[in-house]
Amino acid sequence: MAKVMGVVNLTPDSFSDGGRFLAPDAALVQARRLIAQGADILDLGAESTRPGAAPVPAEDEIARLVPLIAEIRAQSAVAISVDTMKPAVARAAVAAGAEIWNDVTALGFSDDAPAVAAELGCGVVLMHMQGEPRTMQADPRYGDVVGEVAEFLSARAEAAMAAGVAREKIWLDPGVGFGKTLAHNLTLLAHMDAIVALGFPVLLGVSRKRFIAALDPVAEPADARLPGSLAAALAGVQAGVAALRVHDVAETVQALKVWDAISRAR
Ligand code: HH2
Repeated sequence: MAKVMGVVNLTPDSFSDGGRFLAPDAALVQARRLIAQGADILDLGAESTRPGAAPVPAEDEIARLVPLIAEIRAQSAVAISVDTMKPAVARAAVAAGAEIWNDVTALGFSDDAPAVAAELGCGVVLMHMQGEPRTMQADPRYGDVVGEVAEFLSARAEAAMAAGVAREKIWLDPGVGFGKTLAHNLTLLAHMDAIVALGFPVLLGVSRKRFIAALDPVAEPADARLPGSLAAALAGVQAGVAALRVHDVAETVQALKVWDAISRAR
């Protein structure tokens, strides 16, 4: 069965649940809830990547993340991933007990990022994004979105391995919604097998994303996008993705159990 990565945002402005889990206690309660619901991995983020979101200094990210990571680690063996672009934040998070660096810039934020990932020895999620969060949705363009995303991810995996990251530590993510129109997102989702064919485990993040509201205008606000999130997630699972990054863990686990049981009955 695909693994479920539950999102815990420690940001004041995340598009889907911003501000709700800002106080460390509230984030810990949310983390515990997602573990109880069956999350295999918790993805903790202290800087929003939403278009137009304010950048957060590394010290602030670290100050938000480290106490929470330490607390979760003390209470549970759940895998912990840190959603950050900054090597300094990944370093502090791994020291506190995180084992995965989820990087929406695919180790491209600074020149030392691949070497830091190698040194930390943690899992690394390399995600595709066209442009940068502030402007990425302004006018995204591709000649061949699937080919270009696949080529980028292969090149970043090669760069990571050249810097010393072990092959088995690498995950790829097509970055749904990151510098992509509705048509780009749908083409990618329809051809996810081409990303899976690159030979690394694939993480897919479609949960509560805006493309769902573009298809169904009643899917507002973001927490009204669960049905669309599940439909897109299962399309990914059918293509062979290894993990789903989601806000609604219990619901996703149930969908995966049913999907998995049907697959095994074939
Ligand atoms: N999506 C978001 C953030 N991080 N990481 C990966 N690997 N893949 C994704 O698709 C992905 C990601 C955006 O979602 P969310 O965390 O809810 O919002 P925000 O970026 O505003 O914190």
